[in-house]
Amino acid sequence: MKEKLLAIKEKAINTINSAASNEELEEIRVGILGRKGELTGILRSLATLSAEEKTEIGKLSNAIKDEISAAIEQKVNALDEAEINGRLADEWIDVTLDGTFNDETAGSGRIHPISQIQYEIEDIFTSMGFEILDGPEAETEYYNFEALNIPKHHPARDMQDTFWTEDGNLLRTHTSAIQVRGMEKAEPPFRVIGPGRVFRYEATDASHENTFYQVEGMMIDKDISVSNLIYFMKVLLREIFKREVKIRLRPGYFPFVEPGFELDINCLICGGKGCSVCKQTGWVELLPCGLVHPNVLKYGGIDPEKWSGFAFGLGLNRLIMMRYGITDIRHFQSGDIRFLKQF
Ligand code: FA5
Repeated sequence: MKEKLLAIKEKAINTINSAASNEELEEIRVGILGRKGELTGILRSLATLSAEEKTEIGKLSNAIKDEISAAIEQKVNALDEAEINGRLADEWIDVTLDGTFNDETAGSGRIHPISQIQYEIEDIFTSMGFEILDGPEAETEYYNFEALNIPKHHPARDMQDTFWTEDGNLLRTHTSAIQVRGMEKAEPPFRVIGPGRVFRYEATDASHENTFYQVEGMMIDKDISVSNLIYFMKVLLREIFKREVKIRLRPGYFPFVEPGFELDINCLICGGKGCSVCKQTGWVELLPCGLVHPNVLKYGGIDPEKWSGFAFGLGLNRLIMMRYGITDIRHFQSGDIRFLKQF
């Protein structure tokens, strides 16, 4: 019995040492120490032995069991260590090396075309004495509508489909909300612009997005007239397009200006012939504007008897489309790197 046990041990140690994986070791363990294993079988047959032999063989087999278990554990550790060392050697990388750049997917980032032109417009206006204002994208009804002379139930609210929040606020539908906040803070005379993202609950097409950008502008001073307004609009367009562009001014209705205008530019995508961007009209609606309504001045805490002003709300996406010949407004938010790479 003793010899048999020692033979089992020797065979076990040899197979353990030559095992190449943890799975193999587990098989060996089950084959020897498992319920139906060789050593377990011998322990079961102890019943037939004398008390003396039982003690001797029992002790020996327990010692062998411990030895085999320890050998397995040692081998598991050795295999684990070898695996780690192998991976360290195979997967070694030099983190100090330059990356490999695939032009399609990587490379340095750049500024989004909307931001680029926004910064350009900011430069143009600051050079003419305008300050830049900011405002919240989630607005109150007061700043987005009421203080702009659009009371509740006024039909003009239907001109701008709105995303409402459950607590009665909304995502601003235009940057005009910024003018109201500006008037509350500034003392006339002043000139401000307010660029920002705006939201409308609209179906999208080549020239309509539900999330787009505007640049609001406002100048309050003594005796401001439509010719001041036209002057600044012409400067802006000349600076942006680096040439004279054909414009047309037609009456436009916005409750916060009186008189109000739509300033359209000749479609630069089709040269005025008609395309999907200008809806076959040859003109693109870009720059609604007008003289600030006295009620709006009052809401802003400004005396309309003393002061007057103009305001405009430039559609930034469409301006950029005209400048670069972009035929679909939805490219701006597509996240398509092929589009963005061009700017
Ligand atoms: C307004 O939002 C007024 N707040 C503008 C204004 C300001 C008038 C100050 C007078 C004085 P309107 O809804 O027309 O107006 O939008 C202004 C410009 O935003 C449009 O001329 C157009 O260029 C752009 N725009 C409007 N709706 C969309 C849209 N869904 N997608 C992309 N651009 C749009």
